[in-house]
Amino acid sequence: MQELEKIVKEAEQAFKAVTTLPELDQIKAQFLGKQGVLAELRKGLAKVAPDERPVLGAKFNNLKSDLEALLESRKDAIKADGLKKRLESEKIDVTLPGRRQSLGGLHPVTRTWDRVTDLFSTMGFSVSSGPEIEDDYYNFTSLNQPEDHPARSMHDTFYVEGEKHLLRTHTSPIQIRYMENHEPPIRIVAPGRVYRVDSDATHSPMFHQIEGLWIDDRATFSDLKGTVREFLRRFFEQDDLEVRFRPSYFPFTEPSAEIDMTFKDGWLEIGGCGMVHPKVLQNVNIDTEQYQGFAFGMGLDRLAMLRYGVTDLRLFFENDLRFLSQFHG
Ligand code: 2U9
Repeated sequence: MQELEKIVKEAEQAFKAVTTLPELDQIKAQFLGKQGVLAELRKGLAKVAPDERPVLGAKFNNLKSDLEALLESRKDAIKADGLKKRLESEKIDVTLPGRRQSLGGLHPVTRTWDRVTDLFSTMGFSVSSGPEIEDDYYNFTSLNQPEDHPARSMHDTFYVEGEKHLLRTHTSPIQIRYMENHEPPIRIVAPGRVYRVDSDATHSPMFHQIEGLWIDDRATFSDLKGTVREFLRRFFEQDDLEVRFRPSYFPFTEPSAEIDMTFKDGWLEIGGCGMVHPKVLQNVNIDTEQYQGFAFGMGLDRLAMLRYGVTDLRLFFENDLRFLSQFHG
């Protein structure tokens, strides 16, 4: 009798001690299994005197159903506990705001490129482009750049496969190619990537230029001055911006000038320009008795730096999102 109560207590404790269903199954086998405590007890039952058997048998059956009930309730408790833990660990905060898809944006130099070409379009210029890998003729010879011109040197120019091909050092070959295929009047801008062996805070081996070309029967230096001044006033949204033309030299223009604009308390160089050299026009079979015109060039990266107040050119080409994302919107 006492033994039965002891078994119930032991079982109760053993059931309580486990926290998972597989563990509980093990304990179940220990008490209710074929070789378990109860099975042993039943063997003993066969040995007791026949008149005691019904009473002991009933007690045994009660014990068995008690243990089974205990087991079931423990199983339910373990299951409920597992569900509770899962609900807690998988809890989501439905009041959190959703995660936004991060939006890309245009690079500041691309935005400047678009703005500049848009402005020139409204002034009657078409936009033209050309290959970044050029040959000596289009990049130098056609532009009246003599064989011994310093710009041709290995130090300034990236050559591709020997010296037959090169990365264009300016966008001027675009205008040569355009003039080969179009009759005057010609009014185009040529934006593009250009390459020079040069690298510091204000020079990148790859940078962007925009050049303009206007050829007709009477395009003069004063048309050049008006065109450049009007563009710069519109680009910087400053009606009183002044422009100064300072004599200079380029092989492809004559006369040539540097373009300065008012900036803070002084003058800032922003590009170069000139009347297209007759040699250059003759190279593309334009009759210099009938036609003349002007050309100008500016750095797009430089225009972008001034417009956005960026002081180090290299920031444009490092692809750091902390920098680039400031220009979105
Ligand atoms: C043809 C004929 C003439 C384009 C010109 C400049 C002067 C010039 C620089 C400004 C800053 C390049 O980006 S920069 O480093 N450009 O000074 N460019 S005249 O003259 C041409 C172009 C094409 C057929």
